[in-house]
Amino acid sequence: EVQATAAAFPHNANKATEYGREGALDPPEGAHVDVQSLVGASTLSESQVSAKAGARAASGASPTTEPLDRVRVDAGGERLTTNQGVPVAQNQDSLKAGLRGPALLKDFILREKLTHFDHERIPERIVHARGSGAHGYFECYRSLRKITRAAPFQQDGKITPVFVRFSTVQGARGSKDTARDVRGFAVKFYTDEGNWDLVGNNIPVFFIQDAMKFPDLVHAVKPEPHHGMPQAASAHDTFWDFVSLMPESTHMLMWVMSDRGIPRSFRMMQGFGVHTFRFVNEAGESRLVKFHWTPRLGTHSLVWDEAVKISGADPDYHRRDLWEAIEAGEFPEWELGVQVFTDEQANKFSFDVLDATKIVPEELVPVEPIGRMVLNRNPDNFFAETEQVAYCTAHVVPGIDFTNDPLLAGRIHSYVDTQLSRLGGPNFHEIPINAPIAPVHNNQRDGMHRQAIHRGRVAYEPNSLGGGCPFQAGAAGFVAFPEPLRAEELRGRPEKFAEHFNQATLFYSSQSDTEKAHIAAAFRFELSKVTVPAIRERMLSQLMNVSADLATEVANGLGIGEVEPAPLAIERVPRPEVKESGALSLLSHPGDGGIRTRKVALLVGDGVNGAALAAVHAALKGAGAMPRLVGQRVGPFTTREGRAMEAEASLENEPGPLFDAVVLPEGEEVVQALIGDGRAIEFVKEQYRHCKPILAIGASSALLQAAGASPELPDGSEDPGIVQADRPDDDSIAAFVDALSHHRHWERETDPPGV
Ligand code: HDE
Repeated sequence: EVQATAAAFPHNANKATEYGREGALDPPEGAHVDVQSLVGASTLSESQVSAKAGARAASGASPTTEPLDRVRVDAGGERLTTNQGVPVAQNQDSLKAGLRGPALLKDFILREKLTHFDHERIPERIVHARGSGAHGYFECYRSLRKITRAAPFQQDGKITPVFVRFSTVQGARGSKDTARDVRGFAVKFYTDEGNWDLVGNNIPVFFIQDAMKFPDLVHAVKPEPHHGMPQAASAHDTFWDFVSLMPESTHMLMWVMSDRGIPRSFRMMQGFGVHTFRFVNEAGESRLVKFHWTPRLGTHSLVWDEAVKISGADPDYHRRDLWEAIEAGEFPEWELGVQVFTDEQANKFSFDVLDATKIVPEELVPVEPIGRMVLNRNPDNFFAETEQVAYCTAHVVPGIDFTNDPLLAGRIHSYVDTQLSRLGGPNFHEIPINAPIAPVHNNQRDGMHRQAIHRGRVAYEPNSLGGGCPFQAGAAGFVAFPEPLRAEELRGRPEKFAEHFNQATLFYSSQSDTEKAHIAAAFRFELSKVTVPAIRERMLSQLMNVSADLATEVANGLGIGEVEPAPLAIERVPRPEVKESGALSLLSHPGDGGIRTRKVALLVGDGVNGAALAAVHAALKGAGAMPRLVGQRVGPFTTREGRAMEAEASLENEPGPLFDAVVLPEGEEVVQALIGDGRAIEFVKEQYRHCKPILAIGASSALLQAAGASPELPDGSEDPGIVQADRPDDDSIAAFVDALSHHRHWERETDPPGV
């Protein structure tokens, strides 16, 4: 089976050499490693063999493997050359006139090496600089031919390769993953009618309505220009100055200050196309459409205190999580849903569907599931794929079209434009990760870094010398939807755009009490970082228009008294159709209820009850969770039964915030050792404070107690997130697994925290 795998995915078949197996890292001088003999030992994604899961992943490689094959390079077993292919005899020393003499200018090998190195960096994205990508596929459930001619939706079960990049917005390329921020959710569909990029976010609305304000927004949120601070944070004066003067931002602020701004994982967040797009069918009929991605694992978030600590313990938290899940064969999956409606329906809504600060509540137009996306292969090279991928909202295919959303209009320009400086010229579509699978034929020629070698002397149209080719596709090609227009040129916005608060209130009213409390705490934190009191007050006066309760709670948290609501931009406020919408709460997307890929720390040390440890470990592993043995230090320990085992992680290198739950060990000796270790106490405290499930076996109840983690809730009832058992029997393990499947136990939460 291993041989078959290797034959099916020939590229990088020898990547195992990187891992030093069978002396590959240290081949004798001049010898070549027999790379074929190493195939099968790989833990890398392309062979879909995973040492972590111990078994081959269920699904095969993504179809995008194929077009990229021609450019995959692997040096295993090869001799070192220059970029011109000249074999290099010695790679240690520069060429000198005598051992202590000057280096020589003619050393083209040294100069090539340094010159290339000097130019290895390209500009980072102006926004969304920090991102993580993965390959996969989209599978259409049923043909949508009746409403769109877009290639991915033409047949039942049709598979289209995709490359997805998730990102934060504010921070630099090397910034932390767990900042409070919007997350990018960009999907490139390599369809057989060209590339379609659905460049969305994990939040369905945006800060501004018109592209004219985008540079202002970004200048306000980015690190302040005089001192370059803060990094990966919106909690500073210029951001809140701007948004408090832009009431249209208020709805988006509600989402960003909610738990959606600090997702647990890219794999556990929704994605949205944000703008209203058009579906167009073969007959040229159009309907409006909004796109929604919903994760199979449900939507889950971090808590702020945890997010802050994770950013220190593992700034790559989300990147690692995505990478490891795919390597383990736990392929992240989302369902694509659409809201489809007509222009006539849209005209009757109390809001404008061209306004990107508004959603279409699901109560007005339900979300219909149309397919699923599975990410099943990690990139081979971060730079070549994740960094060089260029998403552009202008990349649409026949069957998908734009609306007149004035924010979208700016994006159609901006994304292609920005690649010119980021990727160095107009041929970025030829970079392998960006190249469509569909053939490309046109009369565009030349430019920096041209890869294609065009034959013939015809690069114009009409022509007779080239037989008229490439010819126009006519009705088979992209035909812009002929939306009738009668208008005057002017700068302004439609009247419905002037209503800014109805949906902010809708969002707030649709949250659970816990989520509401988190929103208030997030505003409190962010505004507490603002140094100019007038900005705080102005923001509170905007919040007064959302909810007086919310505004008052935030004001109290900042020591500010009563605040007047900001004046509205509209005299007659339209009545919203919907006052509460369940889908807006994260709790309404629990996912499949399982605990797959949840990271659980099993605290260990000398004298631990090995049988109990093994039972819990096996049960968690069996349910798809990722148990990890965490000791006071990494390395060997001996169980009570005298068995030697290894701690995979330590309290120091993987502290509590990196885990979804903890199991405290049975065994007097180990419990006493942990009680005496401040880091273990802190570990348990943080699990408790972050409302995570805790399983305490036998003697370890004393550790719970030492950390002040009470198994009783403030109202005297039992905390369902804390399971105590003399030994790990079926009932207690089931109770713990159930507690873990509920993600967090908010019943326990108080502000300020008691522990
Ligand atoms: Fe972007 N945005 N954006 N944006 N955006 C970029 O393109 C821009 C907007 C989004 O993983 C840039 O290639 C303008 C909304 C994502 O590579 C740039 C406007 C939404 C990504 C750009 C917006 C997004 C970007 C920077 C308002 C959600 C990362 C580098 C008119 C629907 C894609 C680049 C990736 C990236 C411009 C607003 C999502 C400069 C002008 C609304 C996910 O072109």
